[in-house]
Amino acid sequence: MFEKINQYIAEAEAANPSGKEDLEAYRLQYLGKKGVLTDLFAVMKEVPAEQRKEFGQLVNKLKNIAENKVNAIREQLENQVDSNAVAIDLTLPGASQEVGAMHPISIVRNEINRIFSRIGFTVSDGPEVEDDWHNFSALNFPPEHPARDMQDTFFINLNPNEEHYYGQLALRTHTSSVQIRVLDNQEPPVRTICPGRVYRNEAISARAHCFFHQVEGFYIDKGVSFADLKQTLLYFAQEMFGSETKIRLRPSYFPFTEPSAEMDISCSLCKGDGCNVCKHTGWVEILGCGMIDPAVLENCNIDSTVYTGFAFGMGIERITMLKYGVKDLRLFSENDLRFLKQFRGVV
Ligand code: 2NL
Repeated sequence: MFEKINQYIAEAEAANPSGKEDLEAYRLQYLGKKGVLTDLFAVMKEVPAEQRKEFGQLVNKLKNIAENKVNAIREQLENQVDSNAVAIDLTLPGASQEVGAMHPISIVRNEINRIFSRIGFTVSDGPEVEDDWHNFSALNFPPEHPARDMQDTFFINLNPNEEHYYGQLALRTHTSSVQIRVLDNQEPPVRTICPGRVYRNEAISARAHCFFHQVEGFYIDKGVSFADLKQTLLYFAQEMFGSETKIRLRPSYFPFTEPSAEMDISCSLCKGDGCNVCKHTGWVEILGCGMIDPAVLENCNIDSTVYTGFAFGMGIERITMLKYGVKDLRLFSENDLRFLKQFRGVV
């Protein structure tokens, strides 16, 4: 009997319950209603009187050991929870999520779309790989015309034995090709702008790249005049660069317009006083335009004796450089976050 209690005492002392569940199991084993101590107290009556005192002392010893251990470990566990709580500092800032920015070319393209949408222009889209007809021939560039050399691009040579490039597919050199496609499907009156990426075979520098972005626009209806062109472009310039902006038109040449002009705006940086951007002239060129050549209208099965139209084209990079003072075209396609992050706040 005594041997058994001493064994219990040794076990109770040696046990080292870790964690809440272990501790509860230990408590039930010794102190629970159906535990060792309940049994021992029950047999106490049957112990012979001369041994009962010693027996009682040993049972008490076991009870104290079990109780003390349960209390000590419980306290230890509670303190541990506290120390964990201290390790989590709820006042620390959370892990931050990087906020992106719109690309400056997208910002300006969207702004151009909004400005022309307000005066009834729709926005049209088309393929970047074009056939000769939509990129050149329909626009009055006959085969072997020198104007094709100025728009040298990347050709997809379908027939390597063929010496001439015309008749083959190419990366579009302007988005006029989209306007020709609009006219394939729609009768005048038409008023649309075509934003998109275009390609030229050029050496890359601060001012030229082998791809850039363009917005072209046109309006074809009965009685559209050069005055309509001028007023539309004045409205655009003032919405884009501020209501004080002035415009001037200089005669120019494009194969697909007659007459043709280049448009300057009064320098938005120096307000016409003269600076590096306007090369001290007070004016900067922003786009080309003109009345659509009757030959182009006829190519699209539009009766040029009934309808007239104006058209214009601008480089989005150029507008963006002027609006945000960007000095090098290459910054737009190098993905340098130091540059792109500067447009975070612009909508
Ligand atoms: C420039 C000049 C221009 C056009 C584009 C056009 C389109 C059709 C018919 C006639 Cl479908 N013209 N587009 C007209 C004049 C100038 O772009 O400097 N672009 C960057």
